[in-house]
Amino acid sequence: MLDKAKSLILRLCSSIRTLLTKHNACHLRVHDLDSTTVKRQTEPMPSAEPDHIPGFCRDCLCEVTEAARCPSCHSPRVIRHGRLHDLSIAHLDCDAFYAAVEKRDNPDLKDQPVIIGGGRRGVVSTACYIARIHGVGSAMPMFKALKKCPHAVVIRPNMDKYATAGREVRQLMRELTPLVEPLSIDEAFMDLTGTERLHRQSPARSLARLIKRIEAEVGVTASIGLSDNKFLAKLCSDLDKPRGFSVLASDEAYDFLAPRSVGFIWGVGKALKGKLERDGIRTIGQLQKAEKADLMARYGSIGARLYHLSRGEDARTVSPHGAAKSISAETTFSKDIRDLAHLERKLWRLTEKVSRRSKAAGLAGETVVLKLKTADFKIRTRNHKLDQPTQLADRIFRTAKPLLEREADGTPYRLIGVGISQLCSDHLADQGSLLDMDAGRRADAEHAMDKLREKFGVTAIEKGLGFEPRQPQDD
Ligand code: TTP
Ligand code: MG
Ligand code: MG
Repeated sequence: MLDKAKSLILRLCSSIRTLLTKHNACHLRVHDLDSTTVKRQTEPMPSAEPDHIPGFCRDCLCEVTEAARCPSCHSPRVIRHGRLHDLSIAHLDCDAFYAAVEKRDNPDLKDQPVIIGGGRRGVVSTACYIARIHGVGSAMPMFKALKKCPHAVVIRPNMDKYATAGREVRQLMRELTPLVEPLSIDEAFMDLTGTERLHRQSPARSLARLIKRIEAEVGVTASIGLSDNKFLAKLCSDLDKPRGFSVLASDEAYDFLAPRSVGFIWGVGKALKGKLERDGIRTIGQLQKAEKADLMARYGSIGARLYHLSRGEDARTVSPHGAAKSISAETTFSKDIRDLAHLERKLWRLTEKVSRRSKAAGLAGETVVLKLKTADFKIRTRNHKLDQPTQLADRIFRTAKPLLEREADGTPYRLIGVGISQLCSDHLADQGSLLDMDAGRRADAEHAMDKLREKFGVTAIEKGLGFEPRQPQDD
């Protein structure tokens, strides 16, 4: 008798949970009728809304608990969710980032399809949402992209500009919480737990304000995913781009994830997806049904991760220090290069870029990494660990140069890259070395040049190797 009652209660709970999940899922997406975006419109809100679901308007931030439109400013950009005000792990990702910066700087581009990418042999770095309608996407060969969208405006990447905008966005995030973990130039996790008292508003509201500030002060748009763990926050930020704000709580993740492809799981790349599919596992639901021990026996530690992530479980914390792992720059040549002197000139330009970005981010690296790609697409990476971290172009170049000399054996290369890894804060960097008495003098010279560049622009001073005629197809 007792067992029967127990089972009835459990069944009831399960039905209520399913109902609630379905209900909440209606509020995952936010309606955005902004005429400047080309986002697909989502289905209208159901008309008979229960009146207790917390919500607010993302345009005027006023509270909206009943209507699908804001009663105050009539905006349709209303976000509502049962747990809206108690979730605090967020992922923010800027929309079509490089293209957005270019559009910001040239209003004539606003309604045009814009592709950011390299020269004839280059690939698309990103495309704005108008170009995406034509099928253009990141990593697509440029010739293919131009076939799909011949009238697109193509712009060569200006990494310095994007790095500056990325830094500005991160700075605004850090004003909300010190727990900001950058993942790449345009995205970061934020842990807003406990910030409610300080900001006198829930994390969700703080995030909506942050997005408004980013739009007003940096001039680009961004999308937010809000959840109670990193995995769900990250997948959420991608659900409703551009200018999205999606909420998914871990207790509704199980059903939400079940029908999706395993490729939807963060960290499941092409190779792992292929492997899973060969084993007959195509959907996350299939992973959910598998035993943890079986998955671990088959896929090792990744199996355990798949088990938990498929259930929407992720215990990783937002860690501001485990953030950027390296700072690097690379360029693909319009024609393969074998000649050492020519490669060195390319290397110097890239080294300067890496150094500028490191200085701007206040970071230095203990290891210098050289990357080369041969004409037949084989990648060679060579590292050198320094006795103390650096952010100086001079030192990065002097370290990478002998690595390059060893590889410049007549092999034709199509790409060269350089970077620093094992990053740390720059206050420990470039302290001078007993082994290289001249290093301090060169460091002073470089800092003096940086000051002049700050005043007169990056190209005001071209140092030695950096001064080469620009080749239109090269980065
Ligand atoms: P993403 O955030 O992946 O893409 P995005 O911001 O352009 O567009 P979305 O709205 O979908 O987020 O990448 C950030 C920037 O990184 C992007 O603007 C350009 C650069 N990038 C590349 O250079 N190559 C690539 O393959 C990808 C994916 C991005
Ligand atoms: Mg982005
Ligand atoms: Mg991104």
